[in-house]
Amino acid sequence: MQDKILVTRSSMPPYEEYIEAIKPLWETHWLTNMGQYHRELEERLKEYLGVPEVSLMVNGHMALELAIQAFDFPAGAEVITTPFTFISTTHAIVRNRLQPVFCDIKPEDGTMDETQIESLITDRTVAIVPVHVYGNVCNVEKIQEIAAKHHLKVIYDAAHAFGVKYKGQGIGNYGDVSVFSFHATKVFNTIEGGAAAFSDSGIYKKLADLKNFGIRGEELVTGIGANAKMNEFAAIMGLCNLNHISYYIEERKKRFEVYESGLAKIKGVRLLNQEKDTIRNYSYMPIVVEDEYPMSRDELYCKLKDNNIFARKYFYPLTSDQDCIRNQCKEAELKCARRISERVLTLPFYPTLGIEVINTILRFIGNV
Ligand code: T4K
Repeated sequence: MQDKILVTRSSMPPYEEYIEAIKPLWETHWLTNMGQYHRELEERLKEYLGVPEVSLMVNGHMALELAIQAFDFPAGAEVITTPFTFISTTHAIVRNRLQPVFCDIKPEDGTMDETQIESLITDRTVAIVPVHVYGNVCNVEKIQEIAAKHHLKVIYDAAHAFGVKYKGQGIGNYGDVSVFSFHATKVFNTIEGGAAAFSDSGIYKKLADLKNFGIRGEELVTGIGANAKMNEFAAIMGLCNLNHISYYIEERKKRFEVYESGLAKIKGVRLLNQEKDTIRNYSYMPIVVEDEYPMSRDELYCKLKDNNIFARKYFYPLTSDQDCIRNQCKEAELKCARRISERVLTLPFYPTLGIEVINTILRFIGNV
């Protein structure tokens, strides 16, 4: 039996590079509170993501929670969102005392079904929070059109979409704010971390207050805030990982292509990835186990697990089906989301995953 193969494995820069980079911290003893490396990483990310403004945060979740909070929506207002996501997206809405209104998704890429958004808008709707799930780009044009028509804010959960470009533009340029996760499991990581990207410099000031207790000076606090600052060790990990990001994505692409051509020969499974007009980041390897496949998704999951291959059911169950959410939201049909969620499996996928391991995984999936 082979060693455990997990769904992902953190990308890390060479040990010496990181150790060398953190040495100055033993001189300065400046470890957090928007230090030199925090500022440097914000600048480098603006350039890499091709966005006007970046505000770094302690993690992707707090970036999303505070980005929503920055708009001061009235408590109880409705936010249209997707249930086919990591629980963070929904928690960020609920923790802002807003009501999630779940919109169905599209079967081809798992993003929000934009044709259903307008039917969910009421006079209490204030925002749309779509997710570029697996780095698949939402229909940003249509969502913008709907938002403009109904005077809604759009806050993208772009946790999976670091470095994705759509029609030549960094994905962070769409919507009022886009939020990235730099968690250890992501294409680009700062160990834990995240960022909000946007163009309005007023949002930068607002987030600066929200992530640092509203402190404006030694004796001045202008508002209620949290502590969501990224520390200097994390920022330095980000600066080092950024030096290798093209390599990480290139290695992911090679592995994606091996999976893609292998899976194309297996009846009953299909990719849940999207090509159209995008430069991708190859962040996840989601497949849909359709009814023609001889086993259910759960049987395939167990078969792989029995062979030490730990695929994950990202994203099952739907966030709307968790007990802590169900009684906070309106009942919705969510036919497609439910169908995909019951059939999706994300396969092991990371830049150092052996090609021979991928071929073994493909054999397990193919020889049912
Ligand atoms: N929005 C969306 C759409 C998201 O997917 C996420 C996070 C967020 C918002 C919130 O962003 P953050 O606040 O997390 O920055 C993982 C990640 O923890 C989470 O960041 C991610 N989405 C989610 C999809 O996956 P778990 O509970 O599945 O992680 P865990 O601990 O089971 O790890 C999965 C695999 O990753 C392990 O089997 C091995 C590998 N791993 C894990 C860790 C912790 C590593 O290689 N290194 C590590 O340090 O949530």
